[in-house]
Amino acid sequence: MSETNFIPLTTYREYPEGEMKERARSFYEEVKRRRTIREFSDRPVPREVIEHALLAAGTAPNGANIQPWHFVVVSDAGIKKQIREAAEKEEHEFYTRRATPEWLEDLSILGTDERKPFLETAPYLIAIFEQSYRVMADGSQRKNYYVVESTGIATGILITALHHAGLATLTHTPSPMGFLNDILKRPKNEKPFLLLVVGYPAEDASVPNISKKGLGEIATFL
Ligand code: IYR
Repeated sequence: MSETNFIPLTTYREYPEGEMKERARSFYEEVKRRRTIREFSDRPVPREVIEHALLAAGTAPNGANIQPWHFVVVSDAGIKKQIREAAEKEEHEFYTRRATPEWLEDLSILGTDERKPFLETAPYLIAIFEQSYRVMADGSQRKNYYVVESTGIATGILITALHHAGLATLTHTPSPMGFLNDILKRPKNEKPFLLLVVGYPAEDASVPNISKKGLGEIATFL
């Protein structure tokens, strides 16, 4: 049994109200520049940037501080090729059979299709796994808590950290993605959550002309 152990909160920082408002405004300005891209440059990215972004992701609030996630960082060309081939196979099924006509209609604004060359072009793929349960020292299994919420929050911080550092990402979700366990040799208690493609945009990258909902549409103040 572990016991509670409290220490004083020393890291919290309060800002004067004017500064707080300015920080909130400028953070919004910064994150609203983020765009998901699908055309990546093959320019190498410093590994240190990926490492710090992952450390940032690892600070996410999560169920019982079990930190039920694992990040596999792939830069090896051979592994990227295997991932591309497996993903394109699933995506072919998706675009030709699995997706409903409604789904394909909703997707048409993004111009996506089954070809995923960025899985080989981009310098890094980060496969994010959620750990549904833990294997205890005696071999028994213990369930983890709020695994999807926790991994989702960590992924959001990861994407924001990479954007903050000046890199672009694509949240790619080939479905199903069980092939990631095989290729990356991850254990049974880990389920692929998503595949994050990371790098610089290609020189001529373009993005869909889409916009985000306004405050009145996404929030209600009572
Ligand atoms: N996973 C497919 C399809 C896809 C689905 C949604 I919802 C998107 O927002 C984007 C793509 C693909 O990656 O092409």
